[in-house]
Amino acid sequence: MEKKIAFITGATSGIGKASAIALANLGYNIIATGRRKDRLENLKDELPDGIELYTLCFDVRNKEEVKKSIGSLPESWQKIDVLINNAGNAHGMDPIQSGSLEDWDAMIDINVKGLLYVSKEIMTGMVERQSGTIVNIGSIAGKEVYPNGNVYCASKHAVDAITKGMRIDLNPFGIRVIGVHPGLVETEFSLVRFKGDAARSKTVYQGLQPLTAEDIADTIAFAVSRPPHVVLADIVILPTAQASTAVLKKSI
Ligand code: NDP
Ligand code: 8X3
Repeated sequence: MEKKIAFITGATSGIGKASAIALANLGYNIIATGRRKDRLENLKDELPDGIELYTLCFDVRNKEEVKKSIGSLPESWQKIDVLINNAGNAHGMDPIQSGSLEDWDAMIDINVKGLLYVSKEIMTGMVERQSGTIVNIGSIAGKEVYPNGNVYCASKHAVDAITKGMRIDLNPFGIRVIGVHPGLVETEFSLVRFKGDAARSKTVYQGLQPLTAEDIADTIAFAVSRPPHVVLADIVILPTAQASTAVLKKSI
């Protein structure tokens, strides 16, 4: 039987990369996307034997590029069974009154509009085939708002709303829509948020055991591999040391 296909955005790092490996371990052929071409190519070495990898290098902010890249998939890669909308980041962490317009644009354009552009290209086929699973990576920041989280939280609240909207509108077509909302996960996330300041980014996770990208990927793999009549609609996953965005059990 032909292998199923999983399409993963932001597969060059963190949760996306770990998810590509986890889905490959479930037997999916992988379409991995991101802007860093070298990292996409290196992913092949981390996938099990017998799994095929197709890479697409594009910026999710650019709707023409998204359409052209996904439209360029060879026929044998077009029947996408699972879409993982993961690409995203926080940019900056400032009070709203001093936030930067560039950071705001980045978060809305990548986390919200990018997710929509990619989904638009892939949902059409799922609707025609009346099957498919969409996993949207939201955040605890999409369930709560924390100091200086303002626009990042807004972007993730939007992801939560879009996820619910997808589940409703795609319901007639038997498409499963899963929202995964992690708390603190140690990836390149804080490095990007703090613009390469490694020391500041380390302090986010100091004194507690954060989640790993693999913890989230395991959860995604579990959700995706439930029988077709089961949808884990809304998953919040936190480190044990985190009770909410504000309540953290830190040893220092
Ligand atoms: P990483 O920074 O490690 O990974 C982010 C991924 O997104 C990279 O692969 C990056 O690829 C991709 N990406 C970013 N911007 C773009 C863009 N403009 N176009 C295409 N791809 C892009 O962070 P995480 O793995 O932690 O983050 C993944 C998702 O998980 C995000 O949506 C994030 O908001 C969410 N999340 C993270 C949490 C955490 O604590 N780490 C907690 C809750 C949610 P490239 O740079 O190569 O384009
Ligand atoms: C990432 C988790 O709490 O840093 O979405 O916003 S948090």
